[in-house]
Amino acid sequence: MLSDSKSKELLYYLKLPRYIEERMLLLLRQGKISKWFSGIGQEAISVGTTYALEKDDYILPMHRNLGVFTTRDVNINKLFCQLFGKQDGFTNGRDRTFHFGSKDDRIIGMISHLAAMLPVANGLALSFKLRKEKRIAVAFTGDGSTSEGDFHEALNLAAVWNLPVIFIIENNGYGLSTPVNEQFNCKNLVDKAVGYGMKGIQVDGNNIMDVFNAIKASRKNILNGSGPVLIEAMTFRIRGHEEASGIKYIPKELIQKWKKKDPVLHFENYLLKNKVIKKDYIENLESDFEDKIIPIIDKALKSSNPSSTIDREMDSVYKKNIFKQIPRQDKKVTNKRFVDAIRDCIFDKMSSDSKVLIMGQDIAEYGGVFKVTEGLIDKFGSDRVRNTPIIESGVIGAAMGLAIEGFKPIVEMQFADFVSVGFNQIVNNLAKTFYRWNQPINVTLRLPTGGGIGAGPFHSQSNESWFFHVPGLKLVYPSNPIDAKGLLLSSIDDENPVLFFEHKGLYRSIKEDVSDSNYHTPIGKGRIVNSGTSMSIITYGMGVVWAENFIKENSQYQTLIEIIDLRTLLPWDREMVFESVKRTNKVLILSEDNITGSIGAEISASISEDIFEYLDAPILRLGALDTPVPFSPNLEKEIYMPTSRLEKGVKKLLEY
Ligand SMILES: Cc1ncc(C[n+]2csc(CCOP(=O)(O)OP(=O)(O)O)c2C)c(N)n1
Repeated sequence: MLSDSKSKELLYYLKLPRYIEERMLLLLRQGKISKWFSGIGQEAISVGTTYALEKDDYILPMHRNLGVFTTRDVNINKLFCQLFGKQDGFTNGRDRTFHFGSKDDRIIGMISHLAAMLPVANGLALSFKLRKEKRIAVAFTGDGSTSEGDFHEALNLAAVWNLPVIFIIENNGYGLSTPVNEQFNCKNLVDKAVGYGMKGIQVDGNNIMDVFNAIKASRKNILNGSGPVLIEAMTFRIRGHEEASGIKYIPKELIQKWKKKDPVLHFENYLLKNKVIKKDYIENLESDFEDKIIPIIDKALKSSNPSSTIDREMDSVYKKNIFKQIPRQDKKVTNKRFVDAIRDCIFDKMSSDSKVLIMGQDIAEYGGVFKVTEGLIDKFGSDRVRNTPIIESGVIGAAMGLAIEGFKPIVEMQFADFVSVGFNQIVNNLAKTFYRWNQPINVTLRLPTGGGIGAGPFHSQSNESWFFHVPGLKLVYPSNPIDAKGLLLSSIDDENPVLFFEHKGLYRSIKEDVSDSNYHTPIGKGRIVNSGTSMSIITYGMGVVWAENFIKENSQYQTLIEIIDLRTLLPWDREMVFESVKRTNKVLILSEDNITGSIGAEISASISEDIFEYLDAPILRLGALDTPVPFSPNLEKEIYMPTSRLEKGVKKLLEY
């Protein structure tokens, strides 16, 4: 039971979002805002939850959770500017309504993609657990979104790792228009908790004290180590999905029935009945809101619309790095394979930086399928070398949560191919967060990639181009042990999300002397592998080895062919490529990736656009065929891969 003063405060918080929403609906009708997702009738869930938490607990709200923001007392002027898409909002007009985070308020806002923030809550929760802090994370989801894969991955991981997290399903009867009986086939959504091995609680979501008590008790139990909790709050969406979409498909009786259960009326009556307040208290509250909120709305509406410059926007996609670059020193070297160089880098970095941890499938005792992480568990223990269930999206989302809390997580994909299952987290969460609300996301994703090992279409793909198109990501692709070590250290220290491609065929096939001490190889800088006069081969990864072998085996080309190893694909080293082309005047772009829409296509277009006058021949692209990677080693080597076409291509260009 709350004290009288707390009860009154809670009523204030419960009524405030209702008041604001009613104003927003008016503004919508006046055409002053473009869209609104109403939470009217559901406020008890947002407000009761937020009120029951401590200020240091994180909340990950969704589109109907205005009450989270108002109960957390976020800067209301800034909030309205955000809701109106103004310059002074949390995203400076770069994203809409509740799509922002505010670390000061311990709120991590949503992206449009449903359920995508649930895995992020796990990462935040893991950070508390690792630092032994008495804090929890609370993530909201709708009933419809429980069908999304991220819901299942998040609940499963939270349970397996015993994380301090609450997942709240607001069961308001409908997805967009689809009723719950077409969304799932179990009796109650909360029943799903059993399947994950976590506690499940169903509450009356229109009774704020029920919500408050459930959250308070769950928080206490979670902090005593009893594991994550799934709460299903029963409520109803009495307005349309968003205002323009109407409510024709909802039976009128249902709406009437739920209006009678209105959470605000319910709590007011409860407080009146218990003589905590009198009627005039409610009236006074309402006129207080009027006095307080109307001027704020007016001011926000009159505030500046976003304005910027091309340079400023382009400069806001990546966090500028502030770490001190360690140059390479080869005083003491050891002859190492590619795989050893990567392992050494991780080992050294984890030894010197307690914020670095590594997660992935079978990476602990087993050492990963390519044994890159072998032995790490013995040195760093299972807190920092974490086997995950088979969840790509879930672990990438968790890495984002860890990064928000200052960790530098490395995630190993078992094979680069499986990153497709984590695509959304990468291209929408990791990549866009810094631009949207200025939060750097330092996550390094290691991707064992490439073919040539007879592994067929699902264990051989070159999928760097899938991500090349996405602003906010960096793509790094070393071709040798020295670069692998230095580029990986740069990737881990880089505050932006980096996809680090490791060609499986290079792991154990090449050896060279690698410096024993740590060093950074700068991201974005290519390397001239061989200087030549008459054509440039621009390539990366395994392509570098092919090109080097080609000139070794055909020494007549040694002085003619310049080989550029891009090392970083995003951003690629324009300056080095252009300088080389200006010297040699002929270009062959070589990749293991298939040709259409590849990185080579972009480089070729850029050369044509910017330095066309230096070309003495059309640009030639050589890559794999536009087919899936075939399984048969014969098909793969002889037909699919570009190596068999390399000599012909070189001759064609030189003779042009
Ligand atoms: C991945 C994804 N698919 C589809 C949509 C479009 N969409 C936006 S809200 C919504 C309904 C969500 O229903 P529910 O999770 O029950 O939440 P509610 O809106 O009822 O609060 C849909 C289908 C989306 N935003 N994201």
